[in-house]
Amino acid sequence: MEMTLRWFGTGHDTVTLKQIRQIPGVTGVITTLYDTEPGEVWSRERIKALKDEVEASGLHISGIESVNIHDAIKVGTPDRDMYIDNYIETLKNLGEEDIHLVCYNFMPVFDWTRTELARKRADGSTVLAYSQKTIDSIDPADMFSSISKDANGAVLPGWEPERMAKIKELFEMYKDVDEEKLFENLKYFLERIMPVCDKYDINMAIHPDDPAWSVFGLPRIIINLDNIMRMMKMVDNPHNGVTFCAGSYGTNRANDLPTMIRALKGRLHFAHVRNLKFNSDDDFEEAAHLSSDGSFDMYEIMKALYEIGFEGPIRPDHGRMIWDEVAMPGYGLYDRALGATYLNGLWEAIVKSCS
Ligand code: CS2
Ligand code: MN
Repeated sequence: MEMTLRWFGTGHDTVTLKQIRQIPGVTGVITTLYDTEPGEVWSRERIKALKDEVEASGLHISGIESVNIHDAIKVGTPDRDMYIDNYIETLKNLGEEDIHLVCYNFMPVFDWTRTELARKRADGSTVLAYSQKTIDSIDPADMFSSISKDANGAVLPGWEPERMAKIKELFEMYKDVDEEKLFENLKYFLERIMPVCDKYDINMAIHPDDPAWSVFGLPRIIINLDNIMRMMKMVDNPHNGVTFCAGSYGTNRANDLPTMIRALKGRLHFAHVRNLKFNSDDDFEEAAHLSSDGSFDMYEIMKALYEIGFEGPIRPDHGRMIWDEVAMPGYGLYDRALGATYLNGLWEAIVKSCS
């Protein structure tokens, strides 16, 4: 595996490349062109400029998270082909710049959903949290304003204000899209992009839906092993793979994370490793990465990755906000650096004890 950190780019991230370069064992970044809109072509020039900037800091681009998918593709409207053509053009430009990993998601309307961005924990840190009771009692249109006050001024991925302004329209667009339709539209998209992925050896790594169940009545399909297997079989190409996100699959306690990892051997292209602390089955918060702080056995997760011979990038995922840092919720420097160091420590011990 290669240890990496997500970086949103100069002007979008409070964390600098220099800081990332100084986290022991982190050699790459997972990045994006954060100011592009879903459906827009990423020019080769902009990709090259991003790559040059990252490489000048002594790091390299280990993958893109995310090239977002336009709603027309998820809904399957008549203009989807134009947006898929644009996506293919972006993949080609990435491939020509020697970038071979693209993380994306196929969630309708929202990316991840949390009900609090700054829940206070006993140690004074703040974390992202989810309560099903809150979701059940809130109108999705009010959700954005209720959480954005804790966003520290950052634009959260998937929760861009322009998008939230159109939330009613977005819900309307998806009104006839059920799970079957979403699978069908995902298949159509994947079939069209596989030739360019084959040509440039680009691994597509779908990110799970977070939380791993339907919210606000919207269909969600990338939620458990059966559905991932279905998604991989329906377009049976090694470039059609997954991002294994422990914190997202782990929201559903029926998902056995190490077993899932073992079943994904060969198609698991990217890993997000983080911990959750369950207060009840439908209330959880994002704990520190350490096993003892949350509900997951992080050693078993890392060991399963080791056992399948995982060689792709791994990154700590959302961290707590600690030491008075002010940053995008989940994406501060300090706790993710602690997370990376802890995961590197587990990995070293696993490698040495297993070989
Ligand atoms: C990320 C997702 O912050 C997060 O929860 O893991 O937003 C992820 O980047 C997207 O779903 C991938 O498209
Ligand atoms: Mn994730």
